Amino acid sequence: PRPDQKIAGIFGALMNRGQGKEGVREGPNAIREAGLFTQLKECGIRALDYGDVEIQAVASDDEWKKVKYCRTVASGCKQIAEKMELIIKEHGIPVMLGGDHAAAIGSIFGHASAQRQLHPPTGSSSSELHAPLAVLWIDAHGDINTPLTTATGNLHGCPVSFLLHEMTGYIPHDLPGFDWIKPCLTADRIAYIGLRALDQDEMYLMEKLKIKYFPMQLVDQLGIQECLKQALAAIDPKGVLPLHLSFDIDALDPSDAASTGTPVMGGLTLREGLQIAEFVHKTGRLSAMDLVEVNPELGTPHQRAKTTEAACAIISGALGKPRQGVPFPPGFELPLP
Ligand code: Z70
Ligand code: MN
Ligand code: MN
Ligand code: MN
Repeated sequence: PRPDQKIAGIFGALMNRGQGKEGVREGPNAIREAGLFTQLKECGIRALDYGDVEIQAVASDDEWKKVKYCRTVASGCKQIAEKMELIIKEHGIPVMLGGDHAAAIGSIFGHASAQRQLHPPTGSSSSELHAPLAVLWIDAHGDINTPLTTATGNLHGCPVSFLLHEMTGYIPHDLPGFDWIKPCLTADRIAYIGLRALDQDEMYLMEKLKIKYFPMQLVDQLGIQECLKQALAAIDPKGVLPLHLSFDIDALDPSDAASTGTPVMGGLTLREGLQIAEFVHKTGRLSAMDLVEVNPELGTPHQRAKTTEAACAIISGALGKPRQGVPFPPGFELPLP
């Protein structure tokens, strides 16, 4: 291991109340069992297991209008945010294994809080709004519904709406449990890749907030490398910001990742997913990542194995695993006969 290298601080976020399928809380252990730590170690990438954040069920968590389990999701996200801050303070790169994508409210909020503490705002009002980080959101879905637009009532379809300053006026103030969640990003600091299932209101918001997004047809037209270049240039024009990669495994095509709650046909290939991971690694500015929505209780054993393997490969790629194979350290020599 190179001594200058930051250590990945990997933890499970056992969030499963942001949608209806319980098995997603088994995602983190399935990813561990697929050999994540072995794979990283083999490549000289240092990683620590920070254990799991258990989500405590809040008693009498009745629906708020359509929204399900808002108190439980909010309290889980608070613990997740604290875990993120802890890992960053210990100079690690937090890697949150999901769990459903509602957990990203906590991971991004915590990441932003930690960055603010490391780089306090220098005065101008715009720098107060901008926590010093940029987010790349890889997903089939927009996850920017509000508690008032969600058709399903599932909070994993809403996390981005809580994180953006521009959404403030659309978020009800009396959503139980959510009082501590304040926006920490502006819309010019987030870009999406892989979209193919935006709801109507989400499509409206993408246009209204001028969010940079690369749906599947643009990935097809431009190629993934060009999408990545444009996405990073949009959210971080100077190329200086810490990056948060929030990777929903359902961004991948179901042929590569079927064990997820809401698969959508026509997605990214695993190889495009790996290019995203490797591109972010190459910036040298990966500061935190989420790998969410792996549900090992869905699909066949073969699909489960493919999905968890894909998750491991994407995490390893983002942390610097070269795709061609096992790297050798400086001074390496072959044994002589
Ligand atoms: C839909 C909703 C969603 C993830 C599905 C789906 C959202 N737009 N997000 N899977 N990760 O329920 O709001
Ligand atoms: Mn998602
Ligand atoms: Mn999704
Ligand atoms: Mn700006």
